[in-house]
Amino acid sequence: MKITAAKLIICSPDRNFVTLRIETEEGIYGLGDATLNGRELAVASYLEDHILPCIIGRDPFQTEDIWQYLYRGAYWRRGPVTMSAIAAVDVALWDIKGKALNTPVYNLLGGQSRQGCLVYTHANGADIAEALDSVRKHMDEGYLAVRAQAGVPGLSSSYGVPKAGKSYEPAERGLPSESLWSTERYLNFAPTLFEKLRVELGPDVHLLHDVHHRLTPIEAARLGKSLEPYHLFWIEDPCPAELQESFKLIRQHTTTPVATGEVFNSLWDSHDLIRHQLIDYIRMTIVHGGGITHAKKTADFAALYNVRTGFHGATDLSPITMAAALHFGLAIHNFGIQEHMHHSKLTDEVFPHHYSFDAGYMHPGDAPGLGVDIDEVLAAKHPYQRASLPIARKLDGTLTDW
Ligand code: KDG
Ligand code: MG
Repeated sequence: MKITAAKLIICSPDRNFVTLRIETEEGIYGLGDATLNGRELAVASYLEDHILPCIIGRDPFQTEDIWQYLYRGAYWRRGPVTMSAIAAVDVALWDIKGKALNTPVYNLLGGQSRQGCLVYTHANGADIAEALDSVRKHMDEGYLAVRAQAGVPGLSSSYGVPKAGKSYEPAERGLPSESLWSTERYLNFAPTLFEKLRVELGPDVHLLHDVHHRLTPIEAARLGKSLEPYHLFWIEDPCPAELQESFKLIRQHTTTPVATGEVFNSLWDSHDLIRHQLIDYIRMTIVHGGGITHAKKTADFAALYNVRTGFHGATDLSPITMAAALHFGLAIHNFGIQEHMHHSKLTDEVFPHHYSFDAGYMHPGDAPGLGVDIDEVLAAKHPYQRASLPIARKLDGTLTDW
């Protein structure tokens, strides 16, 4: 089998997506997601200018060799742009393999290890009462696990909480907007949110919370300790993770489980976190972490240390990544949970797919390959528009982590 052509489809059905389509001489094609939120065109250029010319003529079954060629062959290693570009190729090739063998990708990764993937979705509200209603609404829809975020009193906007009248999206058209942050107000507020949720909702629902890299390690330790009575499924990204040792301090103080890694792009970003058992869930997902080939190595390494997967699944990851993550999660042994933030109706129309939700679990479907397609005619009606992630400043104006 030979790769004969490869092209990019850059579109914006409510938000931006970069999609790679790889074709073969047999007429089978595969799709890969290359979306890096707010930096979409950098990955598109990396693919167009540097990668695509090198893959024409290669055998799409050689996922390992092509991965090594793109990773080692570039000399320059890692980084979100490189690893998202490699991921797009890798995922498209797994899609081709599945279609060529007439089997869903999960069968190529070990087969079905569970009946479905436990997923969590997002609840939010301007205050505790609204957040409670939002969690209840998702529980009524069948979710068994819900991430809860609420507006911090005294701050005009808070991470994870939509601006009035809009649904929450982690990127906005145009240049970055600015928001204000106060660690002191947040740390006083967060336990009151989860106290209320537990009192009202009982012990069974899995509650999760995203700190979005905003605390120092000792502040994160205080947060984890203060949330222990409400037994969260996890706190996510409690502090920035460039310094992997930071998490030792958190671990010394709290038994609240910790998840991190949505901004990671290689196993090496979490190597120490995993081998010292400083985290419970690894969030690096397929599109930003070098594709299925590298995610498998990362998950297998994590399994040795009792770390499970909890992959990123916000709307900036296209339905192709969602499908890939569900095939992956269905097959591997140390799957933990999968994030599921609904795409808009228009996005779902541009990317028709076979995955489905039922009673708290998702299944990738049994179509050959990934089971996702792209409607290129509809995609062309929604061209790319510049969008950016916001930035955050402390009350005194100092730039901080968003
Ligand atoms: O692109 C950034 C978003 O995907 C991110 O802010 C969402 O933190 C996020 C999450 O956990 O879904
Ligand atoms: Mg997050």
